[in-house]
Amino acid sequence: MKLDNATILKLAEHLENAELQAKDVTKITDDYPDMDWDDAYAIQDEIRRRKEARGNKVAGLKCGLTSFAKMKQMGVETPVFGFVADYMSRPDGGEIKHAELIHPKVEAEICIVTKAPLKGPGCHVGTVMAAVDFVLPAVEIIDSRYRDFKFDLKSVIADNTSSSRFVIGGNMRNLDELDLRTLGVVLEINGEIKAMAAGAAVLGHPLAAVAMLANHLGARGQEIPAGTFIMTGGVTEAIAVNPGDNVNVRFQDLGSVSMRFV
Ligand code: OOG
Ligand code: MG
Repeated sequence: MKLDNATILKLAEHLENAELQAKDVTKITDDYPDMDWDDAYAIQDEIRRRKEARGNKVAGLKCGLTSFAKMKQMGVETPVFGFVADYMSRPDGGEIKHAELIHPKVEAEICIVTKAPLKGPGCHVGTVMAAVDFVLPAVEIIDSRYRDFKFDLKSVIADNTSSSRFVIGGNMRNLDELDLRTLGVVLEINGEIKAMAAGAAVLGHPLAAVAMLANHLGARGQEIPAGTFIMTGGVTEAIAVNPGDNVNVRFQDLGSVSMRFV
């Protein structure tokens, strides 16, 4: 670690305030160019601690920047991991207040809930398959706290990987009824197709993202408990939304997820 504890606490407060007040900030690596990966995750952990101390619950774990389209869009080449909190959840077909956010974008995600703990190292698609309870679709609304959505990996990890809202919808399905690699996803805004992809866009298989998450946590002495909701990362690039936009994402075999920005 390159940052002292006081700086970790200060940066967590700074980034969480930017989230809660919907005000953008400059990326933290501009001021702390020497910060390392452990510093970045320590800041995210402190943001999580602040939310839990306030009574919020962690609602799920997320993998980000797992598809080639997203890595290319953001100019990075490694996945990142974060969490979503209970207050970020919105109902399928509901409204999302654009003014509560800075510059939201939507992305379609194949998600799972686990039925057994997963502990790395050594997790792979097969071990994850054995731990999947069911599959379900979601749309994540990301909202980087960094000006113009421009960041590097350490900055975005510290910013809890841009988490801001998520909508679970569609139908839950058993894994053995699906081929997650060929599962097609079509993202429409106001009836116009904006992006489409298949599950394999996420690291060749969306469950490979979960294996990476388990191995990442395992390296830090943590595991994914049974019953955890996990988002495997946007299958397409993220699309900016404006007030008045109707978003509808159709997932092959999993139904659709929709929301309106007001
Ligand atoms: C980082 C979060 C990425 C995903 O699914 O790729 C993410 C960002 O692009 O702001 O959630
Ligand atoms: Mg995402």
